[in-house]
Amino acid sequence: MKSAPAPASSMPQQPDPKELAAEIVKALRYRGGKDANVATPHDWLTASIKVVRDRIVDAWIASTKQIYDAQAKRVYYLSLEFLIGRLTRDAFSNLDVMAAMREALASLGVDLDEIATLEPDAALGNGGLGRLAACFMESMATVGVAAHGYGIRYANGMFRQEISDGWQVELPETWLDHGNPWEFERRERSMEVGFGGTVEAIAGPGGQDERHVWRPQERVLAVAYDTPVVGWHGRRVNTLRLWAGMPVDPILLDRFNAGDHLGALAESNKADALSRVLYPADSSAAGQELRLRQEYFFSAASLQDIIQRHLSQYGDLHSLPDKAAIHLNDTHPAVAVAELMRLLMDVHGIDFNAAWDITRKTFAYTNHTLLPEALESWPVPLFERLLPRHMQIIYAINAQVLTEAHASGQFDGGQISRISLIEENGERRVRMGNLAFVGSHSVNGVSALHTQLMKETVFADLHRLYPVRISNKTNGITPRRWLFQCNPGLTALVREAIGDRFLDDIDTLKDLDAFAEDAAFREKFAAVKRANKERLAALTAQRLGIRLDPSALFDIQIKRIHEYKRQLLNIVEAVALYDQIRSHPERDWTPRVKFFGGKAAPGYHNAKLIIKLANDVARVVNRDPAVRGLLKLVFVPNYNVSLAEIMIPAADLSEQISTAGMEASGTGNMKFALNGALTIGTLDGANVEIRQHVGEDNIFIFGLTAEEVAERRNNGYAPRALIEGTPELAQALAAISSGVFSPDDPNRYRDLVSGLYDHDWFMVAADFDAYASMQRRIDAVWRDPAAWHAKSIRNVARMGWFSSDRTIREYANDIWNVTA
Ligand code: 26W
Repeated sequence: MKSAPAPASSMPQQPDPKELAAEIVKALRYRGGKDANVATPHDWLTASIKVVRDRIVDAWIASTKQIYDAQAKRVYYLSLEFLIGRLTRDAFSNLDVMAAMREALASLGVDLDEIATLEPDAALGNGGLGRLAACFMESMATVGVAAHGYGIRYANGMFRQEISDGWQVELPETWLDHGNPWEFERRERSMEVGFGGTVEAIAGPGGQDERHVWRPQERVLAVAYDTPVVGWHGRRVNTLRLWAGMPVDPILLDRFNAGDHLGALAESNKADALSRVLYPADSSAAGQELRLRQEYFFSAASLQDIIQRHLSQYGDLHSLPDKAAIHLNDTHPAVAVAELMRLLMDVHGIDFNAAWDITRKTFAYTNHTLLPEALESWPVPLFERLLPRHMQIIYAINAQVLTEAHASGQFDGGQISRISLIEENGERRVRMGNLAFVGSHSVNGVSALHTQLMKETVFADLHRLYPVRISNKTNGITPRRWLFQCNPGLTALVREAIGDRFLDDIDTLKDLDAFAEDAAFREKFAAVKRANKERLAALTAQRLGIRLDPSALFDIQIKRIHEYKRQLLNIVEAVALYDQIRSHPERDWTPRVKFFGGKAAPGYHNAKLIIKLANDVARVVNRDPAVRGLLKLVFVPNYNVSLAEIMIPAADLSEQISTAGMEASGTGNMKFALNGALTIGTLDGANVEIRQHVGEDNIFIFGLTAEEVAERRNNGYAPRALIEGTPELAQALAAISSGVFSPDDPNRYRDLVSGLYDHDWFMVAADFDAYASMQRRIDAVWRDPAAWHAKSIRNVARMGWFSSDRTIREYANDIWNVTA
């Protein structure tokens, strides 16, 4: 199932730069109300975007019409997060207008690359799950899946991180300050969403068939904002529809005019709050009412939209599963299962069994994490107060599922209680994972290992009840953003070597494999990497005043800060290495720069302390003359998509060192390898499959396996003895906990370190030795540049399989049943 590479003739014609320049000036004047003489760089950017956007609109309308006429099935991707980053370069390059736009702007005295950096990142996501949604949107448009993404248009997306005296400080990011030229507001597409109130049961004729009417106490409007998503070569343009909360106007005005000014304003703020801010926790369920309101708000608005579209074309909801595949990106939109049931039964008069059949055939669900604290569940009293009708429906679904489970005769009482949608131990709670699971015909994990663990752990009982429902769909990344755009130097070099076929068919990157043996090619490859490293060094000099030597090994760990991801293991190893360099100055040390980047959830104490530790260690190590520049640590503030686009192409070594069994997949691991970084990693998430593809000799795998981690935990893991038996580790920990890096507050890290001695839940101590010795082996390989670059080239050549185009084709074939 490969998409045919585009014949040259199917590529859109490059527009004439002269015409484009005229259009830009016209857009500046008539849409921006400005003359070229007084235009600010932002005005130029906005005008340029509008000119390209006009071309997109034509393709967009054509794409929509084509799907309508063909009566094709559509995919609806429901996600509370879309971590898009900047859109301009993506759109220009996918539409093949980059060169022409650059030339047009240059003729007007404007530098495209300069104004492009003015575009703020659309950071409507926390991390992996949100970025995956963005890669999927681009791949769906590329492989020709008709899709709509649905989410929330947060006024404040992910917070901006500043580092002040080594500590993380969170500041609001106001990405909409200059407007958003990519979006179209659709006031006419406003949906009413209710909360609270009561449910009335109305007896049908003869006292039979009661119907339920939900009378919400509060109502808000969800207003649609559409952003076109352009596929490669502009082949398809799909829609990302994000909802903003607004008060239901007339009522407010009535209240205001009646003198209840504060009441009216409070009501208006409540609506506004729904799309005010993204929850910045990526791994623990917030359990806050506003979060549940956000989840219901966007799920309900999206379902109304989907149903209106379906009814206007097909007139009947029984055919919904044939024409719509609704995907739940984790459990955040799982309440949509109950909402669809409600709409089918209460609004459209379909009986429970038929509605349940339609619902299950329509939904599919992806799980992105096994961390127990991340599995969403809502207290029954809260759920009942906010969504009384949905609570009733969930009870009805639960009764049905538990009856099936009993009837199967496979389960004892304990197992039945784990299948239940209601958690009964202690406070009663609604389990959103179980709701998503039973309400879907397909449930998938995001890497082979993760899917296996889903079957064995969280969903073991549901898997037994529905044994064919779970499947694996290993994540992927879009090569357009994560190779072609972020690494133009490497892309040009690959084109020179193997031609252009890989641009359309990424599997043919394999042709590059042979070049690993070619010394002249290796030289050019090294020069590209060097230039990318110089670009990153320039950035750290400019932003942080830290001077780096681009010939050092650039070792990078960028991702959310979390104990399971083990930034601490990396820092502790740096401290041990620091100690070694000082005590053995005569050895031939490989110069290394350890980069860190990532945000900590604002309420996650240890994660914030780990950021401070990285900065404290950096301050001491970077200044110590005894180190002679052989080791440097750099914490790059405000890690985001745009920064990733600069750091990943500059990496020699990619750190993917989570405690085995805890990282569902990882996608940063894929981005690094595709750009030629070698991976040091555990056998976790997609690292397992990356090893299979790049080959054991081209990746550095260390540490306990998921099975070994589980076994150790079960058989009583004793980190203290282990640490005491590992002098290098014990010394590094002693230095940290005694205040060597925090003389201003010697006790700062005492609890963090004693946590390692007492329980070390993430097995830093257990993996330390394996990790540190692997790092020294890496040093040795680095000293043989030909060997290093050959491995690096093989990584690039063998990573094509991790394209999100492949992932999306699998979803299309196996889950959504749509053609791609
Ligand atoms: C309810 C709070 C909450 C919010 C977000 C819990 C959990 C999440 C996400 C599931 C966290 C996340 O982003 N998971 C990541 O998903 C990526 C895409 O599948 C994987 O590559 C990462 O391994 C996984 O951590």
